[in-house]
Amino acid sequence: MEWTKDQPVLVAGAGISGTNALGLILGQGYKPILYDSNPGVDLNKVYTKLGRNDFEVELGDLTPETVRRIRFCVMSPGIWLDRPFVKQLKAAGVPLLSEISLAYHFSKGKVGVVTGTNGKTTTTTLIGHIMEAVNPETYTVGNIGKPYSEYVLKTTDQSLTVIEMSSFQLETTDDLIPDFLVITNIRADHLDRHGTMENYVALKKKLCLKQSPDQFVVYNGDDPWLADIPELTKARPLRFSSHQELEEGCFLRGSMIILRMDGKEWEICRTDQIQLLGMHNYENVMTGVVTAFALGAPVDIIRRQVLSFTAVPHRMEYVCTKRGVKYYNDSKATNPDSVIKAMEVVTPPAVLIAGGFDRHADYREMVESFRGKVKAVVLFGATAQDIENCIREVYPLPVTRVSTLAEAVRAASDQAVAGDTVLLSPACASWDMYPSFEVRGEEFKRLAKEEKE
Ligand code: UMA
Ligand code: ADP
Repeated sequence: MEWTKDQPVLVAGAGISGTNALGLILGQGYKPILYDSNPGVDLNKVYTKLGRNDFEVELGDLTPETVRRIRFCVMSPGIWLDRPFVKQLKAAGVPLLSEISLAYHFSKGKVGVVTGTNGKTTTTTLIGHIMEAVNPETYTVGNIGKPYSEYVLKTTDQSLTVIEMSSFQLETTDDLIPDFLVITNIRADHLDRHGTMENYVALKKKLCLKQSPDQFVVYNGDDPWLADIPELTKARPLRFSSHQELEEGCFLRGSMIILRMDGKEWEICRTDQIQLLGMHNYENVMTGVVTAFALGAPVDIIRRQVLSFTAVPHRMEYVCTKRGVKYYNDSKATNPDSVIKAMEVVTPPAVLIAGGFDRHADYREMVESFRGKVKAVVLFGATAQDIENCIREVYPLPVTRVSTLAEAVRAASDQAVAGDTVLLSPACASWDMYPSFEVRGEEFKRLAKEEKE
């Protein structure tokens, strides 16, 4: 694609991605038009954030005149590709680029991508934590909440940028060839948008297709959806596994994390030395270990950084203890599989707060995992009825239905006694009631801290 500054560029979406993309290309001398489908979007907020308002804005319906004028469109990840304005753009042959693709055009240094269904943020943060100790010019960006466009101009030939990428961002990312790709695991998620599991899996794998032999791809060696990676890519395939010893890669021997690479073997640490709980987190650690080693980090630094790594906020985050009841914030558990993982590490008996934005998930396996762990459930949000129906059918438990998170914390606290855990692990995205899982988690933490001593 030709990157000409003579024609305007459309930036679709005035959220975090859009405003940062706009800031980047304005600074580079392009002529952007900001577009948002929401006619009520707060433009003053955008102007204040950017410190300027010298660009065109179009809200509501996109006019055919604008479609004709623009060179390409930078897409925010929250925009579905079946939206009428996107169809208009496609029909007119306007190239669609993710905000990640846009930023990548301006990038310097090494670039890696972390994707997969669960564990992306934890793994991205851990790789960043290890590599910062080796290379001070290490950046973690992307779906993690730090838009790539905001950081890319800081990169130099010495930088390492680790980008967390969601399936939404991957949809319109075609030209990015990562020096390394990490795929944590694959479970059914976001199928409301992607339609079929095959479409979703193909998105998660697409960036390995154009990689070359001097690059590498780290993937979950226990995940059947990823077994064909070595056939799909020319990059060096590296695996991690919590189930089997590997000839090469990172795996568990009893409770010891072992790294085996280039014919040598190292003991990294025991799982009980790690400050994260649960097998899924040991998998995240193994992913980080093998990636950092392949990037050239010395084993003693990898070990030190793994041992000093602590939980990322909103992922089984301990909040406080009130009247002997421990409160945990797992607001980032936005799908049923994450709640199953929470059940593996929660101290029972737990009062679970769940519910949220409806993606028509199947909750049966999740409710199965409540056995012996959950004593009562408090439900709120759009999915409350579906989850309640599933609880009745699979594992009947006391259920309280409430309308707000404040009522949920109150109801959960009323049912919890000393020694119990109150856990927010919603199984759903927050978008029915909150702008993000972070806002939901922060509110939960505030409410928990306000409970009586
Ligand atoms: N909009 C339109 N037309 C549409 C849809 C949306 O104009 O058809 C506009 C909205 O009116 C709004 C803007 O687009 O003004 C919002 O854009 P967005 O939904 O893409 O959100 P951003 O604020 O840009 O945040 C995005 C990610 N959000 C989504 O993917 C939904 C953030 O991930 C990410 O941190 C951020 O970019 C920086 O990269 C959040 C997320 O929930 C945390 N991700 C999902 C997940 O992790 O499961 C994928
Ligand atoms: P993501 O960025 O992919 O959403 P996070 O690292 O933010 O992943 O973790 C979100 C939730 O997913 C955690 O609260 C935990 O319950 C679950 N989780 C984390 N790592 C894994 C993993 N490797 N496998 C399965 N579930 C995981």
